[in-house]
Amino acid sequence: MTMFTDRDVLVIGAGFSGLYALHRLRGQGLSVTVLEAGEGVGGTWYWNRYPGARCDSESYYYSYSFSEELQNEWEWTERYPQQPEIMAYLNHVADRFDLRRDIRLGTRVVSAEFDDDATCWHVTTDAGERLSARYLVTAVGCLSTANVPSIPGLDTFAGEWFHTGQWPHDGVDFAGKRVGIVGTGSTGIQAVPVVAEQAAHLTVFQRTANYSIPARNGPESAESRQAIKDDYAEIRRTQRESTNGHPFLISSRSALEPSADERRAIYEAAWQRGGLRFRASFGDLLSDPAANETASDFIRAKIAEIVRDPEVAERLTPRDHGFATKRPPIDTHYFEAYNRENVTLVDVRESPIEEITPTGVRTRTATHPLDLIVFATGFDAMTGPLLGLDIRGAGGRPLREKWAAGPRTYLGLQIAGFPNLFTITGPGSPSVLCNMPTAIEQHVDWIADCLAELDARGLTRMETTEEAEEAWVAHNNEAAGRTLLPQASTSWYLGANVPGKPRVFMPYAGGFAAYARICEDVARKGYDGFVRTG
Ligand code: N01
Repeated sequence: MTMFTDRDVLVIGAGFSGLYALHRLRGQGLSVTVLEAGEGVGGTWYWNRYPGARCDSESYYYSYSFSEELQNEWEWTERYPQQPEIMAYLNHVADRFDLRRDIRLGTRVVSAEFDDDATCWHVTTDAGERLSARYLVTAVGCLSTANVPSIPGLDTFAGEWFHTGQWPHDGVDFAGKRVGIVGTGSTGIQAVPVVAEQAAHLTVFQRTANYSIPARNGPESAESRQAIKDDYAEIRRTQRESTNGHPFLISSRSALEPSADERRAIYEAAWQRGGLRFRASFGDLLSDPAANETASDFIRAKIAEIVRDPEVAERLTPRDHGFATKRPPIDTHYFEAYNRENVTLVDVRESPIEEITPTGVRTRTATHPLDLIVFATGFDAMTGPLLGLDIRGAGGRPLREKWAAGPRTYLGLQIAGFPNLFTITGPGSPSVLCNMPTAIEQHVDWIADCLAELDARGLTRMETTEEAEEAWVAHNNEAAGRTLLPQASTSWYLGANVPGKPRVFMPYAGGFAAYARICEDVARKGYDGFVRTG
């Protein structure tokens, strides 16, 4: 067998995943090149610069744990990090670990093809360059392919329009403008209050009303930063043992166990504390519809309390899905924004958008004059970024063909028929149901250990089997089926936000800690479910 490659590993993407993959793999003596489409590192945080962009996980744990020095020297300024602060952090990581010399910016991968004879991957870039490597690692993120709805007339719009995930780097001036925001997911909910303060008028086009928990953001004091640093070992341990990679455990108590008064007090305390921890209030919020209804009801009552106009409040009240069955947003004065004179809510389920005209948006029942439109319409999640790479496996089989009916992977890490390809936070892994850096570090560590073992044994090819993949897909479905998550019929977890996308529940819902144990077990059993040759 001939063996010609330029390097050991090609990594696609220089966000949280790609940066750590480079650091880890290079640290074990492999030659690695990272290809990044953006002109800077940061991935998600490089592209998502929309007003109000901030992480919903708290700063101190939405961060790498692999270096004690890094976590001890970095000073987060707020409870939740704003986009520029995360960018500064990731740039610091790139410098601190001398990563830049192996990162090629402004280099978009347009295709990747497995070479059966040479047992390597050939990757072609948008500049027509061809690079090869023994292993290909995708670090392309789960939410990086913008979903811009195809609304008739968009190309005739005389004003400017932007998707939040492709935001202009020099910002957008809303002053004096009539702005429309389409979409009320986590992104729209972050952007609405900020844009409302700047624009002359804001019209929010809502398709599905959403639950949201107040973030309660604020500055991080020197004392609290020090307390966190003193406790980091324990914080990181809890993250790794948790269901969602957060440094708190979900209560084991049923929401149906306490009296109504006690339950309300528990929710109220969680509401006041703010953040994603609200969903950890009880153990069965995502498994028992009656338990879930108690949380959903609590939030519905809050919306009715906050929003002064009862009709607007009712339109903002989610009734078609339970709390946290779609990714729960957290906000800073989102519902309050609808009390402003300059904010209008349009329910596009009641009156769908029919057309965009040169001067605005026309729904079935009204015309909304606009100078600027913001699409906070989400992403072709999880599969979009991978399918966009035009990956072809053994025998030239396109991934697009293999995944025509939805994604199939083993552990979210490998795809049968695509040897030597590893997908960080791929479909079938906990990824988006987790605090991402925690999920990413676990995947990168597993892949790095796996490559080290292959080299130590003189093996050159690793591929999961159809049987292992089939079993994982079944287990994935069964894990999702134990939760209420697949019941939210408009969820992007199911691909429901992209017209024509197969409805498959994509992330692994069995919990992060359980998943990590399965991965460890697989490795311990000699990489059970994989065929390794050389
Ligand atoms: O996208 P979404 P997002 N006409 O898909 C609506 C992460 N995130 O960018 O629900 C009208 O959630 C759509 O309506 P519906 C987080 O994991 C993290 O907000 O499909 N409306 C929905 O309201 C999050 O879950 C942070 O009926 C249309 C909205 O657009 C994920 O990213 C911050 C439409 C899209 O919501 C995605 O969030 C922000 C159409 N044709 C995001 N098409 C952190 O802090 C879609 N919509 C880490």
